[in-house]
Amino acid sequence: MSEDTIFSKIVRGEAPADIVYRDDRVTAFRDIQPQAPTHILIIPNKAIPTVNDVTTDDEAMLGHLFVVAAKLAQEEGIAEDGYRLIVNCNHDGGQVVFHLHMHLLGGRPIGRMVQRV
Ligand code: DGP
Repeated sequence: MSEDTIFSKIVRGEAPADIVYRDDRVTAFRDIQPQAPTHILIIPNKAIPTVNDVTTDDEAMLGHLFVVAAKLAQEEGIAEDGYRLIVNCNHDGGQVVFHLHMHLLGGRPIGRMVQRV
């Protein structure tokens, strides 16, 4: 069984969040440390720790994350100028919360795809 995270608590309504969308498969809420004028996290309601843990059973739900991202980008008024969707995985990917999530970032030029360090 996967570890319970703050995101699972948000899905269950046990922790506060600025929720912008919710249905039976996904929940979307504003990131607590926004990196851009629009920074929304879109997460499965089901607790999947990382991309490494997805299965073929998750394919429809994972596609739905993109549908919700596109809908929210329209609602945020960033669809035409553009935005970035990010899914981090594990340490080298910069993942901090181990409940799979998609970042929707926009409202300013986001810059290079990845930073060279
Ligand atoms: P990642 O590095 O991909 O695991 O991103 C985790 C993001 O989650 C990070 O941008 C900050 C955000 N975050 C962490 N804890 C909370 C929280 O309790 N509420 C909200 N809204 N966002 C959180």
